[in-house]
Amino acid sequence: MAGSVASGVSTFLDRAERQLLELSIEAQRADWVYSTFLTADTEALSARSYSRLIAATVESAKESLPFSGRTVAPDEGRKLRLLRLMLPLIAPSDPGESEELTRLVTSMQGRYAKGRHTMRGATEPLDLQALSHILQESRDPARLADAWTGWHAVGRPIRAEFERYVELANRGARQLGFEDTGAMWRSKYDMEPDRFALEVDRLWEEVRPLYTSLYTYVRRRLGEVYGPAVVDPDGPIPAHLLGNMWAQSWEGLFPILAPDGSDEGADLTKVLVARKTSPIDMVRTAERFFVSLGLEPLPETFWERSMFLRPRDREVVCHASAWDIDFESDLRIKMCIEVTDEDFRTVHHELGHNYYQRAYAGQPFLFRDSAHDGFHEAVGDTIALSVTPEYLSQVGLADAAPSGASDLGFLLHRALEKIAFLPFGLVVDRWRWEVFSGRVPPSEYNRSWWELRRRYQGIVPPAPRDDTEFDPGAKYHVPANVPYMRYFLAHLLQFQFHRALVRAAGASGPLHRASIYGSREAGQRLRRMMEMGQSHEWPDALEAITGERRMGAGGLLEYFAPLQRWLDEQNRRSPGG
Ligand code: X8Z
Ligand code: ZN
Repeated sequence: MAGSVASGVSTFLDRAERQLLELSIEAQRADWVYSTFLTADTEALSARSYSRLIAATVESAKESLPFSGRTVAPDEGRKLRLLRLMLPLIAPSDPGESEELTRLVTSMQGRYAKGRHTMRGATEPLDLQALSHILQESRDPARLADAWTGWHAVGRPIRAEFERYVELANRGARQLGFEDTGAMWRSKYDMEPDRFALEVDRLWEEVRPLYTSLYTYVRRRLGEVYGPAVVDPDGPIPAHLLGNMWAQSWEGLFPILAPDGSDEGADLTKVLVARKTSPIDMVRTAERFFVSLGLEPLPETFWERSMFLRPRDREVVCHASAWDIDFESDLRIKMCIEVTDEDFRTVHHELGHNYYQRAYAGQPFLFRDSAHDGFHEAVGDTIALSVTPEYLSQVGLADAAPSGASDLGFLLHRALEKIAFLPFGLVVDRWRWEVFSGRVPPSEYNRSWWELRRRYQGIVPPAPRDDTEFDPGAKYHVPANVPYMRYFLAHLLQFQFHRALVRAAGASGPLHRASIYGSREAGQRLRRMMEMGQSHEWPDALEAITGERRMGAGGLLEYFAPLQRWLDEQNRRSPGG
């Protein structure tokens, strides 16, 4: 009888949500302590509480089976579907295997966080941040290759653990009816998993010409710096020359690529350092941006409990993240902030997560997440797009609003960050999808990684890699089991959001110059979307903020249109590489 099914399902969901909330809070607390203090004990405690959360999730998902196919209220139907998609990791039901799997993930993450490399001729081991500085600043190919190869050695010991993790995680996902863990990850987008893969291809095709224009320009200019023996004018670009450990963002190259006449005042790092800005000042400034949109200041506990700096006396996970420990108001970020332009933007990125989390705290537990994970990654970046030269001068972080003459420099800088990222954003999970499906066996892990990197990004390693290397393990999200396609989506969505919010704010002029700073109208739109959490399918949330129901590259292409024209002109003038 419909009535008893309906009341049965709501009782079931109430209980499941209560229990999962409680276990999630426990798991987050344990993970926070682990990530900010890596020891054998915190690792064991974190793994154990995560394993308990997974077990309860699997149990609830199984108990929910009798309700599927019955007529239930739409909200309840959605919750039943979300239940088995809540976690990015599902373990086999055997408790021993479950704890083995969560131990593997915490251990891989710890190995990554503790990675160090001593440069040739030096004595001090360097961490990822220090090695990243070398990649960004040095123009000596041998030194660059040393830093690159040294860091990538972190992958090797992760490899065996990763292999076993794939096996166990797949066994877990299959228990819940998914083909494998990759299929489970692709099922989170309110469409069939296979359709999602096609959707991603469609989006990539929209932006590929712009990537090609940028790539062609960068390769020629790098050729001028390093010569044809290092940069083949018609071949792939060696990854260690691109200014970033993963060649995922090329902004480190800006100083050698800057077009003539571009304005030095655009160098925010210099301004921040010259003004003796502290890491916490950077966070306060970012908070003020959100407040200018009509959102509340962060709670006092945020300032008390966040980790803003790398501690001297213990190992931590430095990769930036935002937390919502109690799914309500215990918001925090964990970051090893450096006073740079890049970290200033990352701070906005992280606060975007926190503001989203707080906005959906009023939803039932199973809806306390973003419309899809790309939305979560896009919010803070959307705000950072409004950190324009005009905005910076308005808040006293730049001397004067620059003239239009520096626009190309500004846009090139942004493109080196955002456009260079796109194929990388795609490759990480194209690779993992193949690995989880078994189409790429362990013996081909590294080879297939480089095939994809070459095909999409057009890059190669500094020297041939042998089969014992595990280069995907040298990228945080792989050992940490964080799905990555979200960042590809976010890189398009943020421009879609930006365009819509700029219009709501009534700003005029080109998109790359517009800022929503101080706009209550833009703030209201953003808030309306964020408050929905995951309660509706994502096209509804997209519509709430943009009026559109499809993801697309229109905003991004409009933003970069002047640069694309300029790049194509440069590439026409100096063809052949
Ligand atoms: O991991 C992050 C954030 C935390 S969610 C700092 N990002 C990706 C990365 O660093 O690889 C932001 C951009 C892409
Ligand atoms: Zn993020």
